Amino acid sequence: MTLNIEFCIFIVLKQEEMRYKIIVALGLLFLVSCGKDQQPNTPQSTSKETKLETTKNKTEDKTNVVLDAKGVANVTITSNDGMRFDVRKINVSSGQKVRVTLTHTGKLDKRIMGHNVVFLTNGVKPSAFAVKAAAARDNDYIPEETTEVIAHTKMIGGGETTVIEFIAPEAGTYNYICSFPGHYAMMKGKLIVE
Ligand SMILES: [Cu+2]
Repeated sequence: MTLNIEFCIFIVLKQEEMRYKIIVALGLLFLVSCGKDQQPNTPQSTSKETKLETTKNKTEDKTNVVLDAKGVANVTITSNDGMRFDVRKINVSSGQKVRVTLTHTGKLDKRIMGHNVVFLTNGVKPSAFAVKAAAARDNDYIPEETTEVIAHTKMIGGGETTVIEFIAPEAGTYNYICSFPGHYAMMKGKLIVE
C-alpha cells in the first residue's frame, strides 16, 4: 500500500515534470519560431529598399541618347496636347553630332498647341527668352537674328514629327524649352555636355 502511494506520488511528480518540460519546450519553440519570423523580415525589407534604390538609380541614370554606328547621339523627344516633353535630360559629349527628333502625338493644331525644341546658349534665362519668343509669332516663335539659340526645331502640331542636327557645344549645361507662348515653364529640359 505504502509502495503504491509512493509510486503514485512518483507518477504524479513525473507527470508534473513532463508538463513543465513540455511548457518549457513549447515556450522555446515559440521563441525560436518568433525569431525565425523576424529574421527573414529584416533582410526582406532591406532587399526591398535596395531594389527600390536600384530602380530609382536606373531611372535617374537612364540615358535617352542612342548612339548610332557613326557616333551620332540620337534623341527622340515626345510631346502631346498636355504640354510635356518626355525627355528632360540629354547627355552628350562636346563636339558630338546630336540628332533630335521631336514628335507631337497630340491632336491639336500647331496654332493652338504648337511645340518646338529650342536649345539656349549658356547663361540665357528661359523666362527672358520666352518673352522675346512670344513676340515673334511670324517667325515660328523664334526671335529673329537671335544669338541666344544653339539650335531649334520648327514648330509642329499634333501628328507631326521634325528632326534637327547640330554639333554639341563646349562642356556645360544648357536649357532647352518649347518657345510657344506659355509653354516654357512646363516644357523644358537640360542638355548636359561633357
Ligand atoms: Cu509647346
